[in-house]
Amino acid sequence: MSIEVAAAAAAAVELPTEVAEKQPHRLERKWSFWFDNQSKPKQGATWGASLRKVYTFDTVEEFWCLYDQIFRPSKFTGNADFHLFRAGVEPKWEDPECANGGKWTVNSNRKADMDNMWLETLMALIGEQFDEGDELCGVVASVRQRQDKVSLWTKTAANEAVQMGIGRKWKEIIDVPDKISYSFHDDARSKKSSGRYSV
Ligand code: MGP
Repeated sequence: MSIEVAAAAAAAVELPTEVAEKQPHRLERKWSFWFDNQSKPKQGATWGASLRKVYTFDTVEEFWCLYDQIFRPSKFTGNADFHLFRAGVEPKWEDPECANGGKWTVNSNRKADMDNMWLETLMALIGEQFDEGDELCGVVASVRQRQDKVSLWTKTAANEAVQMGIGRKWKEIIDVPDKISYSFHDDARSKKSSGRYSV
């Protein structure tokens, strides 16, 4: 995907009428795709200035249409973040649902791996495969020059038992053999790097 196409995607997306109207397979909850094109940051711009909500949907058909047309991170060559979050939750530490949360992160050196992990996670979220569904805020695929990463954002970082359960399940879903670690947004805010839990 070219930067121009992706940037255009950040504007409201019109789905084909047949997809928008039929809506046969409804999801359990609504989800929103977001996009942050960080390829041409304006000097002095605050974080999040280029973050855009692209589309909120609640059917399987809309999901596949959006995924096929736009949300394939590996096709993007610049720096960017792709997000799928529960509708009403913004992919920011500042959002009240995320403020006390944190994230499980997996780094990826191969674009194909990132795409697979991203798609498996998207399907697990919209398909409600996690027991702790209400604990999940969303997923972010970060396309970076040096190393891509996929992060699963959750709500209550201090609840170790819940986060460990989610981490174990996510590892199974994305099928990674290496340890993955969980960091608190609070630590990121105060520039402390360090994982607090790992599975
Ligand atoms: P990042 O995008 O999560 O990591 O955060 P990246 O780009 O891979 O770089 P890294 O090497 O720092 O891991 C990068 C920086 O963006 C953070 O250090 C913050 O300054 C800012 N930032 C990221 N997020 C997710 C937020 C957020 O939710 N709120 C605010 N205010 N700043 C954020």
